[in-house]
Amino acid sequence: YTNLSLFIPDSGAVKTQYCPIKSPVLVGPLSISFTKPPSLKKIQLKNRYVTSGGYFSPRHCFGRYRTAVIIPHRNREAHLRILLYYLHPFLQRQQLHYAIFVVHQAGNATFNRAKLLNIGVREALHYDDWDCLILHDVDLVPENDHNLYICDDSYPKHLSSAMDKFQYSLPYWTYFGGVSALTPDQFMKMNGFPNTYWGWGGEDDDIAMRIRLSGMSITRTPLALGRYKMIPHDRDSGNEENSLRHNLLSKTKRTWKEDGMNSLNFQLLSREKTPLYTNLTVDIGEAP
Ligand code: UDH
Repeated sequence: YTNLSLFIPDSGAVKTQYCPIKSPVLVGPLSISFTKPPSLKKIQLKNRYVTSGGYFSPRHCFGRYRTAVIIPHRNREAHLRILLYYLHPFLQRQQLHYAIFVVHQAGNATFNRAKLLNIGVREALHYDDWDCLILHDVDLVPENDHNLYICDDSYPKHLSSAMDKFQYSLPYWTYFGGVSALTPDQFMKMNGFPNTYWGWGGEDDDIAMRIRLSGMSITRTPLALGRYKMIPHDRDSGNEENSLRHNLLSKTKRTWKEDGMNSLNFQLLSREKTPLYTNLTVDIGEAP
């Protein structure tokens, strides 16, 4: 490993080898509380080795995995602070080389989660050669750091298999909502996610169908580890139930090859490196 030797200025640390396959600093079950969202300043102080744009590399070894966390967002600042507060230390304990990207939908048009995630992937891939893309709802906090934020080599992986809102089990067998992990190759093989689901619901089932239609299957974190607490909230204005979703879902088999990464269009309004995450503000248009 001598060629890997790297001196890290200001820290006195020297890296000479890869991090162990299994991180020795995981703690298992975590206690999580939503009483008071912490300030960004406080989160920064607790994460002093996170660098501009929400980047981190293990200090004493070379991270084996490069993970981009992508969060679709609008008008959930308090949730974002809670998630960052728990997620940064969680990812550092996993000894990942990682960055966090927040894709912020500008304007008041109907929310479109899946399209924001497509944009997050396209943009994140300009920053680094990621091994794994984690698509992460802002209101889900992982409860066990053995739930590793790395990808399965063969298939897309569902990480939030046991959410408290569903009594810590799957609501139905093909459920793929919440938090998932795909390699860039898996993501491109299924043409990414659909751009055409405006409002709440359906896009996660479309994604599950695309996985199958493109010849893959779903893997999951075991229920004992894929535990998440959802930050309680009401339905957002601008994200009303999508009444077209059943109709759209009946056509996925015909549409998935045309609707996805190969038909993605949007306007990037700003790209900003904040201390705890990279913020991408985008104009994604509105439902036809
Ligand atoms: N999101 C936003 N802003 C919005 C809408 C959605 O940031 O205005 C993002 C956010 O990352 C969120 C994700 O999209 O975690 C999924 O949206 P959601 O949280 O609305 O979906 P979920 O199924 O909740 O978790 C549905 C509303 C249930 C209301 C129940 C009231 N008891």
